[in-house]
Amino acid sequence: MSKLYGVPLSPMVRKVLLALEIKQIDYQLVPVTPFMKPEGFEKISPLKKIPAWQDDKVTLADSTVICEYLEDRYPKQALYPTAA
Ligand SMILES: N[C@@H](CCC(=O)N[C@@H](CS)C(=O)NCC(=O)O)C(=O)O
Repeated sequence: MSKLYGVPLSPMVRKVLLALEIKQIDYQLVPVTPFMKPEGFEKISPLKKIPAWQDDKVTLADSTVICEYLEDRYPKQALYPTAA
């Protein structure tokens, strides 16, 4: 199952949670806070920031990169308009 690392207290994590909700994507929320990062978290998020995302294809850190990836992989229920 895909994993989102972070906690909803973070607005960047909330951004990804909203994208996942809109796109109806299944995931497991792995609680990681800026104050308590698990051993080896830098392998998932090199700057040790939340959110981070891991699925069968990629490991990503940065909320915008994650949302853009989700948009490309799951184009239904688009997050972005196709034209201005
Ligand atoms: N540009 C990043 C920023 C992420 C970020 O700053 N996350 C904060 C929490 S909201 C964090 O992990 N801070 C912990 C730290 O800097 O060590 C994104 O959009 O994901």
